Amino acid sequence: MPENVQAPPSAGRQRILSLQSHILQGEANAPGSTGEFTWILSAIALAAKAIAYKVRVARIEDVLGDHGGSNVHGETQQKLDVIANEFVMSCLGSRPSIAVVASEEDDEPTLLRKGADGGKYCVVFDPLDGSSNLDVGVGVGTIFSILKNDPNVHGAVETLCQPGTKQVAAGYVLYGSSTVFVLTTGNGVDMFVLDPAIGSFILVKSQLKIPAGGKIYSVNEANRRTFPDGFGKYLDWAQTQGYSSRYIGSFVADVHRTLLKGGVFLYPPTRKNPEGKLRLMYEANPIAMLMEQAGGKGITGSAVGRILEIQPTSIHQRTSVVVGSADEVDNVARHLS
Ligand code: FDP
Repeated sequence: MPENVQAPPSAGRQRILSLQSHILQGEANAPGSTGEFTWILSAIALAAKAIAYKVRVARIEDVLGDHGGSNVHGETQQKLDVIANEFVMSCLGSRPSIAVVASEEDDEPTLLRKGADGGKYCVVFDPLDGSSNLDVGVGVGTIFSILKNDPNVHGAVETLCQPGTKQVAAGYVLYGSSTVFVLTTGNGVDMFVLDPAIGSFILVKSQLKIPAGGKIYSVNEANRRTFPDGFGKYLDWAQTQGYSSRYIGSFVADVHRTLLKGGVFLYPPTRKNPEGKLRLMYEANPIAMLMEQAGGKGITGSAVGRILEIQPTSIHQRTSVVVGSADEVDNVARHLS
Protein backbone atom coordinates (compact mmCIF):
# COMPACT_ATOMS: atom_id res chain seq x y z
CA MET A 1 0.00 0.00 0.00
CA PRO A 2 1.45 3.46 -0.92
CA GLU A 3 2.63 5.45 2.11
CA ASN A 4 0.09 8.23 1.60
CA VAL A 5 -2.89 5.86 1.67
CA GLN A 6 -4.29 5.10 5.12
CA ALA A 7 -5.04 1.48 5.94
CA PRO A 8 -8.75 0.73 6.48
CA PRO A 9 -9.58 0.25 10.18
CA SER A 10 -9.92 -3.54 9.76
CA ALA A 11 -6.62 -4.10 7.92
CA GLY A 12 -4.36 -6.53 9.76
CA ARG A 13 -7.03 -7.31 12.34
CA GLN A 14 -9.11 -10.39 12.76
CA ARG A 15 -12.57 -9.92 11.23
CA ILE A 16 -15.53 -10.42 13.56
CA LEU A 17 -18.51 -11.89 11.75
CA SER A 18 -21.86 -12.56 13.41
CA LEU A 19 -24.26 -15.31 12.37
CA GLN A 20 -26.61 -12.64 11.04
CA SER A 21 -23.93 -10.98 8.88
CA HIS A 22 -22.72 -14.37 7.69
CA ILE A 23 -26.19 -15.32 6.45
CA LEU A 24 -26.77 -11.90 4.90
CA GLN A 25 -23.45 -12.26 3.09
CA GLY A 26 -24.57 -15.67 1.76
CA GLU A 27 -27.87 -14.23 0.57
CA ALA A 28 -26.13 -11.32 -1.14
CA ASN A 29 -24.17 -13.89 -3.16
CA ALA A 30 -27.30 -15.87 -4.08
CA PRO A 31 -29.08 -14.36 -7.08
CA GLY A 32 -32.83 -13.83 -6.57
CA SER A 33 -32.58 -14.25 -2.81
CA THR A 34 -35.40 -12.50 -0.91
CA GLY A 35 -33.96 -12.46 2.60
CA GLU A 36 -36.73 -14.72 3.94
CA PHE A 37 -34.21 -17.35 4.94
CA THR A 38 -32.30 -14.85 7.08
CA TRP A 39 -35.47 -14.15 9.03
CA ILE A 40 -35.91 -17.82 9.85
CA LEU A 41 -32.35 -18.28 11.05
CA SER A 42 -32.57 -15.12 13.11
CA ALA A 43 -35.72 -16.51 14.77
CA ILE A 44 -33.86 -19.74 15.64
CA ALA A 45 -30.87 -17.77 16.93
CA LEU A 46 -33.15 -15.62 19.10
CA ALA A 47 -34.89 -18.67 20.57
CA ALA A 48 -31.48 -20.30 21.16
CA LYS A 49 -30.27 -17.28 23.15
CA ALA A 50 -33.40 -17.38 25.31
CA ILE A 51 -33.04 -21.16 25.86
CA ALA A 52 -29.31 -20.81 26.63
CA TYR A 53 -30.16 -18.30 29.35
CA LYS A 54 -32.92 -20.48 30.84
CA VAL A 55 -30.65 -23.55 30.87
CA ARG A 56 -28.00 -21.54 32.78
CA VAL A 57 -30.40 -20.31 35.47
CA ALA A 58 -32.65 -23.38 35.58
CA ARG A 59 -31.50 -24.50 39.03
CA ILE A 60 -31.92 -20.99 40.45
CA GLU A 61 -35.36 -20.46 38.91
CA ASP A 62 -36.41 -23.98 39.87
CA VAL A 63 -37.39 -25.06 36.37
CA LEU A 64 -35.58 -28.40 36.47
CA GLY A 65 -37.40 -31.73 36.74
CA ASP A 66 -40.50 -33.27 35.28
CA HIS A 67 -43.26 -31.16 33.85
CA GLY A 68 -45.81 -33.82 34.77
CA GLY A 69 -46.83 -34.73 31.23
CA SER A 70 -45.42 -36.91 28.49
CA ASN A 71 -44.84 -36.19 24.80
CA VAL A 72 -46.10 -38.08 21.74
CA HIS A 73 -43.22 -40.56 22.13
CA GLY A 74 -44.39 -41.46 25.64
CA GLU A 75 -41.34 -39.78 27.17
CA THR A 76 -41.56 -37.76 30.35
CA GLN A 77 -41.41 -34.05 29.51
CA GLN A 78 -39.09 -31.86 31.51
CA LYS A 79 -40.22 -28.37 32.49
CA LEU A 80 -37.49 -26.98 30.26
CA ASP A 81 -38.69 -29.08 27.29
CA VAL A 82 -41.97 -27.21 27.46
CA ILE A 83 -40.33 -23.79 27.97
CA ALA A 84 -37.87 -24.34 25.10
CA ASN A 85 -40.67 -25.51 22.82
CA GLU A 86 -42.64 -22.34 23.53
CA PHE A 87 -39.60 -20.14 22.87
CA VAL A 88 -38.93 -21.71 19.47
CA MET A 89 -42.60 -21.78 18.50
CA SER A 90 -43.15 -18.15 19.40
CA CYS A 91 -40.00 -16.98 17.61
CA LEU A 92 -40.84 -18.94 14.44
CA GLY A 93 -44.59 -18.31 14.49
CA SER A 94 -44.25 -14.65 13.63
CA ARG A 95 -42.12 -15.22 10.49
CA PRO A 96 -44.28 -14.88 7.35
CA SER A 97 -41.94 -17.08 5.32
CA ILE A 98 -42.85 -20.21 7.30
CA ALA A 99 -45.72 -22.43 6.18
CA VAL A 100 -45.47 -25.35 8.62
CA VAL A 101 -43.61 -25.94 11.88
CA ALA A 102 -43.29 -29.25 13.68
CA SER A 103 -41.77 -29.92 17.07
CA GLU A 104 -40.70 -33.24 18.50
CA GLU A 105 -42.66 -32.28 21.60
CA ASP A 106 -46.00 -31.79 19.83
CA ASP A 107 -48.32 -34.51 18.52
CA GLU A 108 -49.24 -32.65 15.33
CA PRO A 109 -47.41 -30.11 13.15
CA THR A 110 -48.77 -26.57 13.02
CA LEU A 111 -49.95 -25.25 9.68
CA LEU A 112 -49.25 -21.51 9.84
CA ARG A 113 -50.10 -20.55 6.26
CA LYS A 114 -51.39 -22.44 3.25
CA GLY A 115 -52.25 -22.01 -0.42
CA ALA A 116 -51.43 -18.59 -1.82
CA ASP A 117 -50.59 -17.31 1.70
CA GLY A 118 -48.14 -20.14 2.19
CA GLY A 119 -44.61 -19.29 3.17
CA LYS A 120 -41.64 -20.66 1.30
CA TYR A 121 -40.26 -22.87 4.09
CA CYS A 122 -41.08 -25.41 6.79
CA VAL A 123 -39.14 -25.85 10.02
CA VAL A 124 -38.87 -29.08 11.98
CA PHE A 125 -37.13 -29.01 15.37
CA ASP A 126 -36.31 -30.74 18.62
CA PRO A 127 -36.36 -27.86 21.12
CA LEU A 128 -34.28 -29.50 23.85
CA ASP A 129 -32.57 -32.74 22.96
CA GLY A 130 -30.98 -34.76 25.75
CA SER A 131 -33.21 -33.11 28.34
CA SER A 132 -33.10 -36.09 30.72
CA ASN A 133 -29.54 -34.87 31.44
CA LEU A 134 -30.58 -31.37 32.46
CA ASP A 135 -30.71 -31.98 36.20
CA VAL A 136 -27.04 -32.96 36.24
CA GLY A 137 -25.69 -30.02 34.25
CA VAL A 138 -24.78 -31.99 31.11
CA GLY A 139 -24.80 -30.30 27.68
CA VAL A 140 -28.16 -30.35 25.88
CA GLY A 141 -29.17 -28.90 22.53
CA THR A 142 -31.71 -27.67 20.01
CA ILE A 143 -31.73 -29.38 16.59
CA PHE A 144 -33.47 -27.97 13.51
CA SER A 145 -34.10 -28.79 9.87
CA ILE A 146 -35.45 -26.42 7.20
CA LEU A 147 -37.38 -27.77 4.21
CA LYS A 148 -39.04 -26.06 1.24
CA ASN A 149 -42.82 -25.77 1.25
CA ASP A 150 -44.60 -27.09 -1.83
CA PRO A 151 -47.86 -25.06 -2.04
CA ASN A 152 -49.39 -27.82 -4.18
CA VAL A 153 -49.13 -30.37 -1.40
CA HIS A 154 -52.02 -30.10 1.04
CA GLY A 155 -51.83 -31.10 4.66
CA ALA A 156 -49.05 -30.34 7.09
CA VAL A 157 -47.83 -33.93 7.51
CA GLU A 158 -47.71 -34.58 3.75
CA THR A 159 -45.81 -31.32 3.28
CA LEU A 160 -43.20 -32.30 5.84
CA CYS A 161 -42.68 -35.94 4.82
CA GLN A 162 -39.71 -35.21 2.57
CA PRO A 163 -36.46 -37.18 2.59
CA GLY A 164 -33.46 -35.55 4.25
CA THR A 165 -31.84 -34.91 0.87
CA LYS A 166 -34.44 -32.14 0.43
CA GLN A 167 -33.32 -30.17 3.50
CA VAL A 168 -32.17 -26.67 2.54
CA ALA A 169 -30.50 -26.08 5.90
CA ALA A 170 -29.92 -27.88 9.16
CA GLY A 171 -28.12 -27.26 12.41
CA TYR A 172 -27.93 -27.54 16.15
CA VAL A 173 -27.23 -25.35 19.13
CA LEU A 174 -25.28 -26.93 21.98
CA TYR A 175 -25.87 -25.47 25.44
CA GLY A 176 -22.62 -26.60 27.04
CA SER A 177 -19.69 -24.84 28.65
CA SER A 178 -20.28 -22.37 25.82
CA THR A 179 -23.30 -22.01 23.53
CA VAL A 180 -22.33 -23.23 20.07
CA PHE A 181 -24.40 -22.85 16.87
CA VAL A 182 -23.42 -25.25 14.08
CA LEU A 183 -25.08 -24.62 10.72
CA THR A 184 -25.16 -25.87 7.16
CA THR A 185 -27.08 -24.28 4.33
CA GLY A 186 -25.83 -26.95 1.92
CA ASN A 187 -22.49 -25.30 1.33
CA GLY A 188 -20.26 -26.68 4.08
CA VAL A 189 -20.54 -26.34 7.85
CA ASP A 190 -19.91 -23.21 9.89
CA MET A 191 -19.59 -22.91 13.64
CA PHE A 192 -20.51 -19.91 15.80
CA VAL A 193 -20.13 -19.31 19.53
CA LEU A 194 -22.42 -17.05 21.56
CA ASP A 195 -20.53 -14.12 23.04
CA PRO A 196 -22.75 -13.42 26.06
CA ALA A 197 -21.28 -9.94 26.51
CA ILE A 198 -22.64 -8.71 23.17
CA GLY A 199 -25.45 -11.25 22.69
CA SER A 200 -24.27 -12.36 19.24
CA PHE A 201 -23.23 -15.68 17.75
CA ILE A 202 -19.72 -15.07 16.38
CA LEU A 203 -18.21 -17.14 13.56
CA VAL A 204 -15.33 -19.20 14.96
CA LYS A 205 -14.84 -21.76 12.19
CA SER A 206 -15.86 -21.68 8.56
CA GLN A 207 -16.01 -24.81 6.37
CA LEU A 208 -15.56 -27.13 9.32
CA LYS A 209 -14.39 -30.63 8.34
CA ILE A 210 -14.75 -33.74 10.47
CA PRO A 211 -11.52 -35.77 10.75
CA ALA A 212 -11.61 -38.67 8.24
CA GLY A 213 -11.09 -41.15 11.08
CA GLY A 214 -10.85 -41.24 14.87
CA LYS A 215 -10.63 -44.19 17.24
CA ILE A 216 -13.64 -43.25 19.37
CA TYR A 217 -17.00 -45.00 19.38
CA SER A 218 -20.00 -43.53 21.14
CA VAL A 219 -22.84 -45.90 21.98
CA ASN A 220 -24.98 -46.94 24.95
CA GLU A 221 -23.08 -50.18 25.47
CA ALA A 222 -25.53 -51.35 28.14
CA ASN A 223 -27.89 -52.24 25.27
CA ARG A 224 -25.27 -54.32 23.49
CA ARG A 225 -26.89 -57.73 24.12
CA THR A 226 -29.98 -56.58 22.24
CA PHE A 227 -28.16 -55.05 19.22
CA PRO A 228 -28.22 -56.90 15.88
CA ASP A 229 -25.11 -59.15 15.64
CA GLY A 230 -23.09 -56.88 13.32
CA PHE A 231 -22.89 -54.12 15.94
CA GLY A 232 -21.46 -56.53 18.49
CA LYS A 233 -18.90 -57.68 15.93
CA TYR A 234 -17.92 -54.06 15.24
CA LEU A 235 -17.49 -53.35 18.97
CA ASP A 236 -15.34 -56.48 19.41
CA TRP A 237 -13.21 -55.40 16.45
CA ALA A 238 -12.88 -51.79 17.70
CA GLN A 239 -11.79 -53.00 21.13
CA THR A 240 -8.96 -55.03 19.59
CA GLN A 241 -7.86 -51.92 17.67
CA GLY A 242 -7.37 -49.70 20.72
CA TYR A 243 -10.53 -47.58 20.37
CA SER A 244 -11.85 -45.42 23.23
CA SER A 245 -15.46 -45.21 24.27
CA ARG A 246 -17.21 -41.88 24.97
CA TYR A 247 -20.95 -41.64 25.61
CA ILE A 248 -22.59 -38.59 27.14
CA GLY A 249 -26.15 -39.74 26.43
CA SER A 250 -27.10 -36.38 24.98
CA PHE A 251 -27.19 -36.63 21.17
CA VAL A 252 -26.12 -33.05 20.40
CA ALA A 253 -23.20 -33.22 22.83
CA ASP A 254 -22.06 -36.63 21.51
CA VAL A 255 -22.40 -35.42 17.91
CA HIS A 256 -20.49 -32.21 18.62
CA ARG A 257 -17.55 -34.14 20.05
CA THR A 258 -17.66 -36.54 17.08
CA LEU A 259 -17.71 -33.65 14.60
CA LEU A 260 -14.68 -31.98 16.18
CA LYS A 261 -12.60 -35.00 17.21
CA GLY A 262 -13.72 -37.68 14.78
CA GLY A 263 -15.04 -41.16 15.50
CA VAL A 264 -18.52 -42.58 15.25
CA PHE A 265 -21.81 -42.22 17.12
CA LEU A 266 -24.17 -45.20 17.01
CA TYR A 267 -27.74 -45.74 18.15
CA PRO A 268 -28.54 -49.22 16.80
CA PRO A 269 -31.89 -50.99 16.87
CA THR A 270 -32.50 -52.51 20.33
CA ARG A 271 -35.07 -54.87 21.78
CA LYS A 272 -36.80 -51.87 23.37
CA ASN A 273 -36.60 -49.74 20.21
CA PRO A 274 -36.44 -52.12 17.22
CA GLU A 275 -36.54 -49.20 14.78
CA GLY A 276 -33.85 -47.32 16.72
CA LYS A 277 -34.56 -44.61 19.29
CA LEU A 278 -33.72 -41.37 17.53
CA ARG A 279 -36.28 -39.47 15.47
CA LEU A 280 -35.62 -39.35 11.73
CA MET A 281 -36.89 -35.84 11.03
CA TYR A 282 -35.99 -34.04 14.26
CA GLU A 283 -32.62 -35.64 15.01
CA ALA A 284 -31.18 -38.03 12.39
CA ASN A 285 -31.77 -36.02 9.19
CA PRO A 286 -30.35 -32.67 10.33
CA ILE A 287 -27.31 -34.34 11.91
CA ALA A 288 -26.74 -36.57 8.85
CA MET A 289 -26.83 -33.47 6.62
CA LEU A 290 -24.28 -31.70 8.84
CA MET A 291 -22.03 -34.75 8.91
CA GLU A 292 -22.11 -35.15 5.13
CA GLN A 293 -21.50 -31.45 4.61
CA ALA A 294 -18.48 -31.73 6.92
CA GLY A 295 -17.11 -34.67 4.90
CA GLY A 296 -18.50 -37.43 7.15
CA LYS A 297 -21.27 -39.97 6.65
CA GLY A 298 -24.64 -40.96 8.10
CA ILE A 299 -26.25 -44.36 7.62
CA THR A 300 -29.01 -46.32 9.30
CA GLY A 301 -27.93 -49.39 11.21
CA SER A 302 -30.54 -51.72 9.76
CA ALA A 303 -30.54 -51.59 5.96
CA VAL A 304 -27.08 -49.97 5.77
CA GLY A 305 -28.55 -47.15 3.72
CA ARG A 306 -27.95 -43.42 3.67
CA ILE A 307 -30.11 -41.72 6.35
CA LEU A 308 -30.87 -38.78 4.07
CA GLU A 309 -32.52 -41.06 1.50
CA ILE A 310 -35.17 -42.50 3.80
CA GLN A 311 -38.66 -41.50 2.65
CA PRO A 312 -40.52 -40.57 5.86
CA THR A 313 -44.01 -41.97 6.25
CA SER A 314 -44.76 -40.19 9.52
CA ILE A 315 -43.23 -37.15 11.12
CA HIS A 316 -42.38 -38.85 14.40
CA GLN A 317 -40.80 -41.99 12.93
CA ARG A 318 -37.63 -43.35 14.44
CA THR A 319 -34.50 -44.70 12.84
CA SER A 320 -31.27 -46.34 13.86
CA VAL A 321 -28.27 -44.09 13.38
CA VAL A 322 -24.57 -44.44 12.57
CA VAL A 323 -22.97 -41.01 12.00
CA GLY A 324 -19.45 -39.63 12.06
CA SER A 325 -16.10 -39.78 10.30
CA ALA A 326 -16.34 -41.36 6.84
CA ASP A 327 -13.76 -44.09 7.58
CA GLU A 328 -15.35 -44.97 10.92
CA VAL A 329 -18.88 -45.22 9.48
CA ASP A 330 -17.39 -47.51 6.80
CA ASN A 331 -15.78 -49.63 9.55
CA VAL A 332 -19.19 -50.11 11.18
CA ALA A 333 -20.91 -50.82 7.84
CA ARG A 334 -18.30 -53.47 7.02
CA HIS A 335 -19.34 -55.43 10.11
CA LEU A 336 -23.05 -55.10 9.41
CA SER A 337 -23.11 -56.52 5.91
P1 FDP B 1 -33.03 -37.93 25.95
O1 FDP B 1 -33.79 -39.23 26.08
O2 FDP B 1 -32.35 -37.49 27.21
O3 FDP B 1 -33.85 -36.80 25.35
O4 FDP B 1 -33.33 -38.83 21.69
C1 FDP B 1 -33.22 -38.43 22.97
C2 FDP B 1 -31.93 -38.79 23.66
O5 FDP B 1 -31.84 -38.21 24.91
C3 FDP B 1 -30.66 -38.39 22.88
O6 FDP B 1 -30.30 -37.06 23.11
C4 FDP B 1 -29.62 -39.36 23.42
O7 FDP B 1 -28.56 -39.57 22.52
C5 FDP B 1 -30.44 -40.60 23.62
O8 FDP B 1 -31.80 -40.20 23.80
C6 FDP B 1 -29.99 -41.37 24.84
O9 FDP B 1 -30.67 -42.58 24.91
P2 FDP B 1 -30.25 -43.73 25.93
O10 FDP B 1 -30.55 -43.22 27.30
O11 FDP B 1 -31.14 -44.87 25.56
O12 FDP B 1 -28.82 -44.04 25.72
